[in-house]
Amino acid sequence: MATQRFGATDPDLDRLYQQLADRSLQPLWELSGLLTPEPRVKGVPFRWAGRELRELGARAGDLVPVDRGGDRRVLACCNPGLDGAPYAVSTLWAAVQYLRGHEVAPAHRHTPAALRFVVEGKGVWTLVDGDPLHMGTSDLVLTPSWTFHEHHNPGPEPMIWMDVLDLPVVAALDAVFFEGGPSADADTRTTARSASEGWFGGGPGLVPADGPALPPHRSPLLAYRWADTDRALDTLLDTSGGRWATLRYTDPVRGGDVMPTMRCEITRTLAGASTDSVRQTGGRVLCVLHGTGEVRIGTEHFDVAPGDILAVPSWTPWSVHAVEQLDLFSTSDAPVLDALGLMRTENLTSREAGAGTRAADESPGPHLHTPTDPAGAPR
Ligand code: 1HN
Repeated sequence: MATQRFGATDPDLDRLYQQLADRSLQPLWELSGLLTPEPRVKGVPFRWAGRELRELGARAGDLVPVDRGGDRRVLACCNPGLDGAPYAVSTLWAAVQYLRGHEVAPAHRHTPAALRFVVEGKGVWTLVDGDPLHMGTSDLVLTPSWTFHEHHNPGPEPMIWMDVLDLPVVAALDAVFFEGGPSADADTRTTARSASEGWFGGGPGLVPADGPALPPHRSPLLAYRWADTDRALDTLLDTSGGRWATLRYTDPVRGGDVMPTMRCEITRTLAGASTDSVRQTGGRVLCVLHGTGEVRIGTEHFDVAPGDILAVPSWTPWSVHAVEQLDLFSTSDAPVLDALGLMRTENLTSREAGAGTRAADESPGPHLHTPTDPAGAPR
């Protein structure tokens, strides 16, 4: 049968239901759960422990050659609520990738966009459309949609990093394309600075008056270096006087998100401080970079350590309590929800203190979250 067949005691109505089912039609009056008062989210709050990801990545490195399975040795984080789908939340793929010394993950490109975040280690070079990007500790490196990319590990040490992709969104839109590509010559792998950074990473607020044409849908800057991020976080905390601060990684020329489907942010929470509890529509993946503490997602409380990856499903409140100063990298699908007018945010801490729910387009002020009011004081 093409579709579900509904039944009725009235024989005429029952015959109609048979005819509908035979023609792949369904009566809306028999369907339930389509319009829910709030998002009914299948993904659950979850944490993949960094220590286990490292151990299992290394084990896969011993047992599985890099060319098996799409030329990448990747362990996908599968949210237990998503019926076995290899997605961390319903809209984001998150994984760890393990590359042994002297290995190469050969060139290919695909319409799903990817980003790499390095929790520890360095030395791998990613070529993005031929531009060599060094992957240093705590750096963010972008592989936008339909750019050729390949990973080279010229040194003897293995390296592991986190990959996040918008694959579930692109797949839901039936827009996945993939093709292999030629690998670059070995001597183009390693230069001190990528062309992307040479043009667009010169310094804060400085972009070339006559640079190369900008790619239409994403940042022309492909690597965000930790030294800059670290300094910016300290400066922001110092200036705001808050106990935690969030920075957004942006297109340095146009100011938007780094890619059209994924928003990247980093939150630094000072030792002993707690962030507000917030929720928003759309999924989010967190990665613990430095420090220890507790990440609360819904009713779950996770004690976290560097390398941990966590899933924050849509409309689920989350907050951070830092024991030691805690740096948390975050990717969400917020640009998609923003573009479609579907973004809703709620701060449950300030609601407790008297404010209400609001749709995103009613939200005041800039997005940088630097509490200077009592909500940002230590609790
Ligand atoms: C991919 O191309 C990479 O290039 C990593 O490193 C993870 C997951 C799904 C599909 C393609 C990579 C991926 C991926």
